Amino acid sequence: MKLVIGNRNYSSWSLRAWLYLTESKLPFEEIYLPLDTPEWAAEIDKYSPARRVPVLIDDDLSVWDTAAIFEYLLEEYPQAVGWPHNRRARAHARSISAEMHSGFIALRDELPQNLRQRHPLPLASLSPTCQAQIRRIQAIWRDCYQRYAGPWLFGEFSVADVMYTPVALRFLTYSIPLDNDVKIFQDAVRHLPSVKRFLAAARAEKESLPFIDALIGQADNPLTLG
Ligand SMILES: N[C@@H](CCC(=O)N[C@@H](CS)C(=O)NCC(=O)O)C(=O)O
Repeated sequence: MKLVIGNRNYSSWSLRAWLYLTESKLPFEEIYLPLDTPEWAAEIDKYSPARRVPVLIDDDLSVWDTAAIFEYLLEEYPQAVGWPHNRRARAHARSISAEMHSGFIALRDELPQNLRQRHPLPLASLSPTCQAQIRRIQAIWRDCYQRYAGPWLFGEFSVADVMYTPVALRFLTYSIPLDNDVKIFQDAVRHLPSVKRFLAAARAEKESLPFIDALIGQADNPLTLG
């Protein structure tokens, strides 16, 4: 299988798909297609009509959109990272994963993924909507820790942890203060060996998106970065 990814530094959806395949111990080849480059413009159509990354290529099949990639792999490979075994926990994990997949727009705009940067942003500089979304994410994590044993949200590493990994790293980039009872998730994420490898690869990338590096913490990104 091949996985088309964008800049590791900026593309949180690429990180999710990469982490999913890696933690599922599925062998794959990476196709690196940096965002907003002539190479991207020339090649993205070849992989996905939606013109977004990640894209999973399995022989002549192209699967795009992170949630579809997870479901496709989960049907095929029993060892793939899955959902909690308990039905109620599974419904809960699916709810928070869907919430991440379809929401948190202000947070994505105002705290774009920028793994190699450290740029503390005071909460007061963020919009009230973004501040509310930061509180919501902590409430989601807290609710999980009150119901299930940590360090992962549902005890064992699951799709929900993959979905929330990038936001835990955004909070590191911008030094967003987290309550002690939920920081356990951020600590688990940053110490995961696969995440450390991804961070090292992001730091080694040559490409940069100046509008994100320069406008760090501001909205109006011309690309959808998720
Ligand atoms: N819903 C999609 C979102 C994918 C997405 O927005 N990818 C961004 C990079 S993180 C992208 O390809 N942006 C390119 C563009 O906006 O032209 C998914 O879950 O995979």
